[in-house]
Amino acid sequence: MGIIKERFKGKADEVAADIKDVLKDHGTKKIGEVQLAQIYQGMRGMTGLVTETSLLDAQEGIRFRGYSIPELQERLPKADGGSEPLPEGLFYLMLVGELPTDEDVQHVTSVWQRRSHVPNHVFATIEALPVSAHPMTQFVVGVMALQTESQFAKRYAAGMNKKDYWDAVFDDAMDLIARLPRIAAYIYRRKYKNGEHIQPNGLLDWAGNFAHMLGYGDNGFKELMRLYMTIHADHEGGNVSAHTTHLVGSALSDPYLSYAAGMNGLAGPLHGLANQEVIKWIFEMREELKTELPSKEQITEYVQKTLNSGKVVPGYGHAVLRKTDPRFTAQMEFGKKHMPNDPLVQTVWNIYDAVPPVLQSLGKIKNPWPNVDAHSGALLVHYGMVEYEFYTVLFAVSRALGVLASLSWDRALGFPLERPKSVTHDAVKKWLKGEDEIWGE
Ligand code: CMX
Repeated sequence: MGIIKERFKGKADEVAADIKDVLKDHGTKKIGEVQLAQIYQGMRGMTGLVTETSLLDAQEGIRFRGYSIPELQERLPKADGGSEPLPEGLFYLMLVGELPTDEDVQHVTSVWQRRSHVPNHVFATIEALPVSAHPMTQFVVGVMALQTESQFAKRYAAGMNKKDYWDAVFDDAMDLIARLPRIAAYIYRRKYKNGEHIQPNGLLDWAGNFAHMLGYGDNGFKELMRLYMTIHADHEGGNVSAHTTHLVGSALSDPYLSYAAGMNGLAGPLHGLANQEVIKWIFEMREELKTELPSKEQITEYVQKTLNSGKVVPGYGHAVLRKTDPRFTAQMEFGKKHMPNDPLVQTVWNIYDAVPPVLQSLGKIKNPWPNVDAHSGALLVHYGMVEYEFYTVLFAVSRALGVLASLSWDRALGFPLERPKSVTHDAVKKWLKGEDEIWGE
């Protein structure tokens, strides 16, 4: 067994034993009440999942195993000469629950380098799609083609003991994470760079090599990818991509099937696709106003127009957060350090000043502050990546770290099939009248 697998299993066994004790002593304890509005309105605030890898606080934002983003930027190992955390370190932290050493991170890097081979049929499957297909469609199709490699599926078919599920899921998770940058870069080069592909550089770290295969050799872009891959990785368990991966995995669908399902959710405009929507919205605003740097007054007017046409302002609002997303702030700091005079980046900052008061004035939006997607595109455009339809694929590659670490935990803890109860509106009305004896009291 590899060292990470061993450490993960050791930790998971301790937690599994503890869960057994906790449930034995406290399993019938109530953890809040469910209100009727919650079952109609997206289960907001309803605690219904255990996810080990990270925890989201509405005021403070995300913490990965207790560490905030600035703390991770300080404490996780970096590439030589770099100052952003290596995502390998975050993956180790989410999986093992402890900060990694430099050697631990080098180990993860080398395991992923070794496992990164993508079989030819995956590229052939992607090539079967029209080049005009959305990059997220091509990406999920690529992941599905790669499912032929699933250890979990093979071992399950051969009669695997349920005690070994975690082991096969862990192996699939490592293989999948190792291979995703190659698939993503292939799609980028296919769609936007005349199919001129770039071979992996086996000496680079996971995110650095991804930047290289995309065709961006600049050190600044590599640093951006390390930060980007770290901050987009996980946002506790209830968001659409994480929850879907967990849900589908609970049917013992293998990690390829589960992750692909989750990424179909990430491709929705209220979730990960918002990152492309933000840049598209800013480009359209600049086009309409015929300026590279619209004033705050112009932005305010444009926001009103967006709202009046029945559309959301992309990059703003959140189902849980009630303050500026620290993932936005981390990107803003990156912008201040590397490109303070870039007009597009400055526009993102002006939008940050202009939008919240407008959203607040509507009186119905619970969080008028920016989320992670409000900033990411402007940094990418700075380095020349203007093809915004590709942005959600970057998010998807990063999100694999969190959802696949979580899926490994799900199987190691022996979590069962997820199957909440649903009701019909008619049943609710009968219950309210005290007529329904089957559901309710
Ligand atoms: N622009 C306009 N209206 C917004 C809004 C925004 N940015 N954010 C919320 N609202 C509206 C909602 O559509 C809802 O309107 P109705 O009552 O007419 O249906 C109302 O305000 C209340 O919504 P809420 O409780 O504040 O927000 P939700 O939890 O329902 O939704 C989210 C959260 C993210 C879907 C929503 O804020 C939104 O659509 N934002 C824009 C899209 C976006 O940036 N998504 C990315 C989120 C981060 C990520 O997952 O990547």
